[in-house]
Amino acid sequence: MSYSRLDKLKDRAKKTLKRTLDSHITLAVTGLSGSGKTAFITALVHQLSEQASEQNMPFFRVVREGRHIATQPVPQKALNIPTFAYRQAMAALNQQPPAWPESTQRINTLRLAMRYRPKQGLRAQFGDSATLTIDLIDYPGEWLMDLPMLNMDYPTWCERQLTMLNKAARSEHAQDFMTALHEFDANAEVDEVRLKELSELYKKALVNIKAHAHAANLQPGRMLIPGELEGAPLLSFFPCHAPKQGEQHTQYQQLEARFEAYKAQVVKPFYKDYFCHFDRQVVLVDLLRALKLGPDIFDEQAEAITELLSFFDYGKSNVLRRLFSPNIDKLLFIANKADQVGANYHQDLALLLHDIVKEKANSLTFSGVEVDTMAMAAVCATQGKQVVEKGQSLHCVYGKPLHESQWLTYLPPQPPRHRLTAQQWPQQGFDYIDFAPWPHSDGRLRHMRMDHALEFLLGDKLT
Ligand SMILES: Nc1nc2c(ncn2[C@@H]2O[C@H](COP(=O)(O)OP(=O)(O)O)[C@@H](O)[C@H]2O)c(=O)[nH]1
Ligand SMILES: [Mg+2]
Repeated sequence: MSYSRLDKLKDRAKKTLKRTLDSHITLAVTGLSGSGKTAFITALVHQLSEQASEQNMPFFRVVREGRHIATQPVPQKALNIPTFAYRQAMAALNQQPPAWPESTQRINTLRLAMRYRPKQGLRAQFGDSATLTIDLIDYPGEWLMDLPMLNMDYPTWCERQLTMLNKAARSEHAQDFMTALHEFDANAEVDEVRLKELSELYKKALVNIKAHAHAANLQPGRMLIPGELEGAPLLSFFPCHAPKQGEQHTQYQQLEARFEAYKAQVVKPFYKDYFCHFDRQVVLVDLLRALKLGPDIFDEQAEAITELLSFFDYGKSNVLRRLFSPNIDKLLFIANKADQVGANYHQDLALLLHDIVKEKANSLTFSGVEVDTMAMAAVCATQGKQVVEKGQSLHCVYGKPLHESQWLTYLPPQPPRHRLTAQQWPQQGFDYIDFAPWPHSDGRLRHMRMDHALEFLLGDKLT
């Protein structure tokens, strides 16, 4: 064998080995609708691909140690779903006046390739650079709320929905549906027109509850954001009371069949295709908005989050595990949009989030998942400002409130460090302000602790 051939072979072996040493992560960014998933993904891509300097990300070791070479979006593997509209999101944030990216209407994905210099081990021996591929998935948060449906049969689901519709925060928005339901005969022969009418009224109720009561736990999620299912008969169902005696071909059975079809054809594939392959998970929670909306919505959101988590708690035998056996090894809870309060309250936010998720976090840790909780802001919309009043230094935030033209210095209330009972809830409530995005004049975005989050989520894969 000639020397050059041996060299070539060695070279090829090295390349093959290097390829196997390159690693891959699928990061699930989860959170209720409006929790900041789209902004988080946009900021993550922006910070890694355009702003990965030691000064900007001191807690992300690969960057601090000068080993990050470059990160950029690359063609994705799944060809049947749209690509995350990163450029559009950045364009919105940088337009005049700056605007938040549009809310998500469909599932979409983005693949990032991160090139870095390995520090130790095999990777370092077999080349001066390695690649970490990161798959990110974005989807409407409304669809996530369908997950608990997998655990319910139609009668259970109906009972839950009707109980919720009768609650104070919701009932006034569901009047028309409830009146029509009162006259609905679940035992009658199937009447397509009637079923459609009631589904439309139920959908209107969900839309109203979302718009006015800001509730997040609304099912089915596709009634709010239908995606490709716009107008599909599969969506024509609603909760109703079980008839006294069952008969063949009744409206009730028809509704039950549609409910089961929705679960089988919409909910299951969504989670099977996108949620069973992920390695690591971020759960974004907008605690400030939940606090602002008052005790009922706060509790509802806290419960919705813990309910969702039970699907990812793979230590136990639950539906998702049996169906798809997800295999995550790290989970990060983020109290998002922390820029809406002064830095002195970030600890309170993280503690409050911990209080909500601690039981689930504990059982996840027990099953070997590394869990952490932090407060951060993916896209900073304010700047901290110290104001001295009567000799006291106050931690205010300065920014432009959303949809207003005047800039404002605001002293936000201190968030509680644990869940409050109805009696503990302060009478004046918690008034936090939504701010318009505020990028630098050169288009750079500011973040709070994105580097901490990335170190937790990716750091061990970049050594
Ligand atoms: N102050 C602040 N507001 C944010 C941040 N991220 C998101 N928001 C606000 O939250 C809204 C919803 O964010 P979005 O990313 O669309 O949430 P999604 O529904 O989970 O994708 C945005 O329109 C902003 O008003 C952040 O980091 N800081
Ligand atoms: Mg979104």
